[in-house]
Amino acid sequence: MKHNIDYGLYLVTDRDILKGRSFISTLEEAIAGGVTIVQLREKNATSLEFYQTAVQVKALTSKYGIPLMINDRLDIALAVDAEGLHVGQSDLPASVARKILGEGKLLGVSAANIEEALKAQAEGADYIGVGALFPTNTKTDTRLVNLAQLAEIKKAVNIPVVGIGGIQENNVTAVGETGIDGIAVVSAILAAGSVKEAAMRLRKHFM
Ligand code: TZP
Ligand code: MG
Repeated sequence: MKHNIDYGLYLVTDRDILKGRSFISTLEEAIAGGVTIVQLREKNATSLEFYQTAVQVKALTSKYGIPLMINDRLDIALAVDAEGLHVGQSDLPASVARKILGEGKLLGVSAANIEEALKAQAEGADYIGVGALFPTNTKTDTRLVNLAQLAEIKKAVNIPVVGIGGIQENNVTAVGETGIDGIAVVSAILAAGSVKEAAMRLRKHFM
């Protein structure tokens, strides 16, 4: 599972923007629209809630044969046998996560400059998440990385690069022109009127 991962349309979850819609059926719609990889990101959940949600999402992603990444929580990634873990710069160091995960799991690392990206790569990251590319209400405590900087980071590393932060239909073409491997989105899919159609339109940019 670890090789030939398609990072083209990477969905990061946020249950707070669902406005009462069912989480699992919304994810299922997104996958039907072409999401290639899912990251379960839970910022306000207890460990039990996070674990139980991860069990449900793992059943769904396994049904559709796409990888599940867990944000931040190595214990939960291992507990549900997710395909991998995504860590930020304030989370467990990538080198430590890699050591515990072993080589069979995916490790993603957030980076906002070339130095962080090269360090993540050296410590065993399988891909880098770079952002925020545009201001976003989904995560307000984030640094901004412009598209020129994104393209420089892409050139500096030899692992896949996924852009994140404020990516919408009106800027996705410019993001694609940087040559990166995929886009990670929350609201462009989960807050859309038709989740499936939004995913289908974004997916066309990263096939
Ligand atoms: N990390 C950097 S920006 C961001 C995360 C998790 C949020 C992206 O959400 P959206 O709604 O796609 O802008
Ligand atoms: Mg984190």
